[in-house]
Amino acid sequence: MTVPQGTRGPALDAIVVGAGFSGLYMLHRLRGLGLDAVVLESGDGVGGTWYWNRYPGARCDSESWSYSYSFSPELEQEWTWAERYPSQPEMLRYLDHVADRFDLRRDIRFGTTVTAASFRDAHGDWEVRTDTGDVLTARFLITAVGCLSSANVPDIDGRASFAGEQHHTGRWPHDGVDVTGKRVGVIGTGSTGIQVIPKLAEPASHLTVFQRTPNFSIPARNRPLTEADNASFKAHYGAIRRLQRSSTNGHPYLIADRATLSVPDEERTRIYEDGWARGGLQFRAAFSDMMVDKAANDAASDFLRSKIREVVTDPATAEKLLPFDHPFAAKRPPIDTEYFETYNRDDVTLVDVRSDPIVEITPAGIRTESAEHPLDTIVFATGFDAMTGPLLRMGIHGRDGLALSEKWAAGPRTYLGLQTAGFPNLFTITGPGSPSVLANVPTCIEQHVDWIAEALVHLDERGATLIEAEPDAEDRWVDHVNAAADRTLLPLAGSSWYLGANVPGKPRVFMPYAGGLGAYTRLCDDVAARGYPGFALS
Ligand code: N01
Repeated sequence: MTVPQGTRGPALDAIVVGAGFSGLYMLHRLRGLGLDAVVLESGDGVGGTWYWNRYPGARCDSESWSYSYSFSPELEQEWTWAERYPSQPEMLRYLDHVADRFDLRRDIRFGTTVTAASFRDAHGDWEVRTDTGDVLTARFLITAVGCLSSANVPDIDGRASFAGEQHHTGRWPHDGVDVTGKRVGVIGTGSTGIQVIPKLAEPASHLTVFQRTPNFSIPARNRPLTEADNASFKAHYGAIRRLQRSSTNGHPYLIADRATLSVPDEERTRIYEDGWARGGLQFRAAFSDMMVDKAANDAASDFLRSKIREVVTDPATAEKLLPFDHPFAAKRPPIDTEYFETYNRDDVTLVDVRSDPIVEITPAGIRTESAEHPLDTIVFATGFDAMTGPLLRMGIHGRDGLALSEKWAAGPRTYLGLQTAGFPNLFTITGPGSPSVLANVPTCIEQHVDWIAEALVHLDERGATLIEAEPDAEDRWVDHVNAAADRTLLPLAGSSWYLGANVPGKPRVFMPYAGGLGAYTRLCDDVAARGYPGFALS
């Protein structure tokens, strides 16, 4: 159905917020249940992350055939992937195709941002307000807003005074940014910075990189896929998906069953070299203990630092690029194409802003303590207010008017990352407390969407109208999420966005669930099979 614009619409079964990977599949499942659902989307098109992140070099870090939907065998068979890692345009084409193929657009309201969402105790439903003046009501509110959609632009003195162009990578203009012959500054060396830096260095007359924390990175080794590659994925999707769903990280490979220091030095180096030559995130899977044992991680980190020294010709620049403040992969590890090589160009300068902090942005550029860097364009590759940011900016209020921002003032609290107590019938796809960003995201999304759809069926069969996380179950889950993180090296990365450390004033809480996707899925399935203990159904 089409809800009229700018008015109070008729009561719906569900409102889904966001038309990226999550929202599209959620809408498809809700329709399959015969429910009346509308998707609200800020952008003018589908795609979420792949709609907004149009910066040069934007490309998925997961392999195309695994970073895709599994719910439709027909879709799997008809779509042919062009490259090992899909570029942003290819991802957007894929999601546009999905929206058309499943006729999803007619229930998506584009250019519509949620400004408030309140649970109405008396009605047992959600009232949602938008920036277009619409007021919608629905039994269920399902957030499909992504974990990395709320851009983080640092509040640097003088930013508004800058005379040139400035852009955050996550809000890149659709018609591109011409930096040909320009002096460009990039702030940030996370996954995004590492992708965009080599691409901007080519056309710019000079590129200055402002680095706060040096990062590890593995070569991506992207390549075009052949017909034979695609035929092979299509023939084996069943097995690929089974492996993804049962694995720790949602990727179609298993973590090797061997401890780092149990292998002789020479053999270990050969294994690292193989991983480096193969490229990609799979490097992390070379040994069983890389993410849980500091000595094991040190060995991998030493190898990766030796590669930086090997690639970067100027020893002083190489030294500045060496990460020592966090274990490898305790921050989400980037993969790259010619990232470290870019620092061998004469027209690229690296500024270490830990030793030479940014003081202000001036009309002419960026001033650090020791120098003025004249610039025509500033690119903020400064990341996101991850996981909680997109949820908190929606103005969500639960029972008795409790604001989500108040409930989560000391950090997010959920049960299974799917619900938070006091907010009945609110589901958070890839919410904090679920594996989400620690695994291949579409695999996590499908698991969440399927679980939610089955919960709605169960609710109906029980003759219940409300489902809500119980406070005790939530407390136990929060403890479990913390314990799972503490069994790994992940909390050791002090500046990680997993901990909220990249956003000033954000509570330092490890947000995703580090217990692994396979184990998490079994837990969720078990909860469903046992009649949803930990959730109050009424
Ligand atoms: O953001 P980030 P991102 N002054 O937060 C720096 C996914 N992703 O957009 O580390 C100076 O990782 C900040 O420094 P520090 C992926 O999950 C996926 O790069 O906080 N510097 C850091 O270097 C990824 O992890 C893909 O000290 C400042 C950088 O900005 C996530 O998105 C591609 C600063 C931000 O790095 C986020 O990646 C891209 C300041 N005031 C992203 N504030 C693919 O799959 C921040 N920084 C392809």
